[in-house]
Amino acid sequence: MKLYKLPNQTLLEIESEFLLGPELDWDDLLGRENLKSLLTKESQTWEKISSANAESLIKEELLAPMGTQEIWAAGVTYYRSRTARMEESQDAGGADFYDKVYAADRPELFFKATPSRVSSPGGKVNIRKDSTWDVPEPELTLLISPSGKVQGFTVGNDMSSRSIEGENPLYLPQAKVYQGCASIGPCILIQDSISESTEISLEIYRNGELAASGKTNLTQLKRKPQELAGWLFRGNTFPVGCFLMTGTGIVPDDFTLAKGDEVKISIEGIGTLENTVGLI
Ligand code: DO4
Ligand code: MG
Repeated sequence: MKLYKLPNQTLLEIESEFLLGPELDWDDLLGRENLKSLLTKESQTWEKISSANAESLIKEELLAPMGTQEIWAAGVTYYRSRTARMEESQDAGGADFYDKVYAADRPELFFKATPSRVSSPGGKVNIRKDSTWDVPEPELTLLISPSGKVQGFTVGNDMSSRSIEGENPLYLPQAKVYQGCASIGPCILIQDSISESTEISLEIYRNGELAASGKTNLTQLKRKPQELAGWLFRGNTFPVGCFLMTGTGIVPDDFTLAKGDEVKISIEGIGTLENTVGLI
């Protein structure tokens, strides 16, 4: 089951059938524990529409599938991210921290974004004017219920300044949290688990030409989604649920984003999240 947020409506895809319903309260909705059965019941009265009609609605305008939930993120959960971070922080003497956190029991978790900092699918994600090295981070993103259960998955982009974080790991909040620092979408896949063979891919286009790309899959993710959710819920409560980005396994070599680049992140079984790069 896939759940899309439209400007004044809600779209549900169930086994290739599309159901169009009214605008919902996404705090109330994502704050429910039994989202799948709730949506199955709720959508019985919704209008059945053709896939062509649904596709054109999806193309017109989608909103980030969230209410006022916070977005959190995990870091250094793939070997690729550990190695890239160790290289970029070598001069600052920070390399050891990344190596240690990759191997430690406790994961790296950080606050990523409030809803006002999150771009909708098709919208602009930003790079900072005071940064010289910027990348998108394609991340499987968990929807977690108030009791801490994973009940859905979406595609996330954890925009990151490698120059700011690389200068000093204590600059992490400035490298990670700013206006337009994240995007999620295009929909939430409502289910409580996801196959380990799921592929994640990234394509970046500049002036219409492929400028960078990469691929990984969830076998490379060192920690299980429910394990990461468990750590986040130690010492935190989330009355309307929350989102948790699970870290990146794709770090493009010798590449920095530029204004106008088109970023496409795909996760098998969920969809493609597309954003244009702006400057702030
Ligand atoms: O340690 C800094 C952040 C790491 C991160 O965002 C990632 O691995 O995806
Ligand atoms: Mg990340």
